Amino acid sequence: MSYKLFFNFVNMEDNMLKVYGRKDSSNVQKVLWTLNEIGVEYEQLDFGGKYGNLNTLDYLTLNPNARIPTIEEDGFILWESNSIVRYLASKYDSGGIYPSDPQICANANQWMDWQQTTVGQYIVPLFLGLVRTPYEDRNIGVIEASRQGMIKVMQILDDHLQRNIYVSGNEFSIGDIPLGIVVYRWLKLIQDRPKMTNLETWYKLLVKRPAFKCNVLDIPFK
Ligand SMILES: N[C@@H](CCC(=O)N[C@@H](CS)C(=O)NCC(=O)O)C(=O)O
Repeated sequence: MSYKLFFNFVNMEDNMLKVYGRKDSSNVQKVLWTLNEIGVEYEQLDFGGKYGNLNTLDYLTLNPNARIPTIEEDGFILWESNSIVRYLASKYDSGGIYPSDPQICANANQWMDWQQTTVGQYIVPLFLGLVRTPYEDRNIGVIEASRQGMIKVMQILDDHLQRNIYVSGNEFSIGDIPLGIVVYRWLKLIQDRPKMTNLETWYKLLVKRPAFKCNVLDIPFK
């Protein structure tokens, strides 16, 4: 480990918020997008993927799952991307992208959990199959089942967005962040899909956000 990284692990007096995780991870992108939306300064550290360093004792002390992202803020450590998004938004932008109305907030949380537990089971194998697996090694059956699964769940989101401008209602919120990243990957990976007008209208609103552009659209897939 370089001196700089080691320094980051041990220097608890440095209270600049640190984000451990490479920029091309979808789960890290949720955190970076949120931080840019709420205007909080941070230091991003390349961990995971080709950078490795997840199974070191130092990193496992921060995150025993050996996964990214992890954040560290003045000695406070947190992992799980959606929990990090909620923490940052509630601390720095309560009443903004963290809705103050309990029901609107609960709705945003519902769609965030749905992204992790339901949509994730289709988009992850689709992404791994099409982006990370050489053509000759691809499992076409898994890829096709994931594409079909994605169509089913994207239709649920499309239907919801017929009655809502954003995921949790009239305003952009934390609820849009995890799903925005998934939909970016879905639209980019799969051309053969049914038209979903409401989903595309919502997605065009996201594309106009500078924080989405620089943390998601501008970062190549890997
Ligand atoms: N549920 C976790 C999943 C974290 C996760 O699986 N992260 C992936 C990157 S998207 C990872 O750490 N992969 C290993 C690597 O990048 O080396 C979260 O949302 O934070």
